[in-house]
Formats: sequence, structure tokens, C-alpha cells
Amino acid sequence: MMKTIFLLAFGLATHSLQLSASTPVNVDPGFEAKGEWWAKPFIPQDSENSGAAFYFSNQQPHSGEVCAVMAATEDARFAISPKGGRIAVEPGQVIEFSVWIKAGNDFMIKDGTPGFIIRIDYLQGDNTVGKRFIDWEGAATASPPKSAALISSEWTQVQARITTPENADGIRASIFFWRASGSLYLDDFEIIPLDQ
Ligand SMILES: [Ca+2]
Repeated sequence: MMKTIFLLAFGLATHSLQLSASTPVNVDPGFEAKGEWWAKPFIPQDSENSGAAFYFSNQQPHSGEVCAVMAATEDARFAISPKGGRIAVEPGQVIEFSVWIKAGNDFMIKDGTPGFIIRIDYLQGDNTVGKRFIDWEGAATASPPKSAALISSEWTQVQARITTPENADGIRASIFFWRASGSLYLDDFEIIPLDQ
């Protein structure tokens, strides 16, 4: 009897896990394997001499043993993204993005720029058919926000939902260090397609 109940409970738990779809589609969102699941950073030409760097730290991560650091010695704009780039999506799919961020003591944002954003490219095949920019307060807009941000020096969750357009069959998501210098800490970057 006990065995039957156990099996029944286990079966229900497995089923509800499959239905909840709360699992991120990107591998190792918490950077525990360090760079293994993350692509080499994208550093545009105008930021090549800024000391832009992407590395990992064991100091007070938000989760596990490791967090990521994006840093620059001079004003820089550069990006990191999960390895593999393109993520397949359904048209009209709701996708939740979440990341925890923390400004280092030396983090300085250039006036009139956001300092940090998540950029989402909507893709049709390999072509970009639209973009969304998520700022540190979770606002999703069609162009990069211009207002200066004040990013907390305590771990803060950035969370936003977007709906993919009807002509998109994929997305690419990047975290941008956007016109700033100093260190920005990141952990638990999750891309979660939601059931509808
Ligand atoms: Ca972590």
C-alpha cells in the first residue's frame, strides 16, 4: 500500500514539474561552471581599449559558489551571452528574463546611459526582426533607455517578461555593460519560456 502511494505521489510530482515549465532554457544560469556555458564577450571597436573584461568571482555570489563580473577600467559598452546564441521560440510566446545584479564600489555609469541592460534580438531565421531592451528596473522598451540608472550595491533581481512577435522563430539574449566603468556583478541569469 505504501509503495503504491509513493509511486502515485512521485508520478504527480514529475507531472507537475513538466507542466510548470519553470526551468531556464539556458544552461548554468548561475555561472557555477564559470565560462563553460557562456560565449566569449562581444566587445565593439569603440570599447576595445577600455579594459573590458568578463571573469568570475567567489566573493559573495548570489547563489552557489560563483558569480560573474563584467568590468572595465574606462568607459565601455560590451556584452555577454549564453553559448550557442540562438534560442528557438514560438510566435507570441511569453518569456521571462531574470538576473541578479550588484554594482561594485567602483561602478560608475556615464551620464544619460543605463549602465546595464538585457538586449533581446527577435530573430526570423538568422535575420533580426526586432529588439527589446530591459533596464535594471525591469522596464522593457523598443530602444535603449537613456535615463541614468543608480544600480544598487546590494544584490537586486531584475525581472521582466516579453512577448515574441508573430514573425519571430528565435531570440538571442545578451547582457550589456552599457557605457560604464568599474565592476558589475551578475548571477542567476534565467531565460524561462512560460506556459500559456
Ligand atoms: Ca552562482
